[in-house]
Amino acid sequence: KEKISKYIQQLSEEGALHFSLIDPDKISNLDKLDSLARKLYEAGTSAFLIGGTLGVSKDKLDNVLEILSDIKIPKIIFPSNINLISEKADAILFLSLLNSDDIYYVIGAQVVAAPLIKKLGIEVLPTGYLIIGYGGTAGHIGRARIIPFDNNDLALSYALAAEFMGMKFLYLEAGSGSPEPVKPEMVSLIRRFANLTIIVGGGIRTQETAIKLVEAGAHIIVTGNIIEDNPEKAIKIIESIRNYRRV
Ligand code: 1GP
Repeated sequence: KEKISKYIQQLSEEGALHFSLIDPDKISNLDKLDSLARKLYEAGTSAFLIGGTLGVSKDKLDNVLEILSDIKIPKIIFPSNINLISEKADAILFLSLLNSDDIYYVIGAQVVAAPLIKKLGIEVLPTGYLIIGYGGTAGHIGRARIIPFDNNDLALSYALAAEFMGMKFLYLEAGSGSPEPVKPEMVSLIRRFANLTIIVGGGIRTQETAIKLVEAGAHIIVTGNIIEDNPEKAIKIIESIRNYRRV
């Protein structure tokens, strides 16, 4: 019980972590996933997030979870909807898209998913999900009322509300493939005033950007696209976060 949450908490005490996002619909070659995943693991990524907004089925999710099953770091579902629930995962980000205008993404899907998650005994990581600046497909489908990149006070207000409602994690999402990531200033303000484990993702493509976000106080950096587009670069990002952690 609460195994993954404790794992994240313990590792976080040593410094920032990197999570590798695998979108089962974007993996061009499933045969190569095992060796790619091993490289990410060896470089020092701390968990796999598995999910995507479009074209993801439970079959594809299970397939990816199966391939990753021998790698000894947590496999965490990053769901876009209620179809992405699998007992093969170690945990699930139990997301509420706090800045959605559609109640389905705030509390509807969660109600439908909850009894199944309970039955399967999957660990939940209670997470406020905020879409910032760009949003991409997730922002469109989730009907997000997007928080501008520079509106730090607005983002902090959502973060505090998430904390007061008992959420443990806050995912600041610029959107997969965003032309720019969430700004370090937003992260540092939230880190200073809210007691939440801060996850930052969307549009992180270089070590420099990742390290700036770590310096600002991000607990977890997520990269998705770069893993598929340029694995060597992804490995550099992971190593730079790990090395930063050591100093
Ligand atoms: C998307 O935050 C993640 O949900 C990662 O985004 O694919 O741009 O790295 P990228």
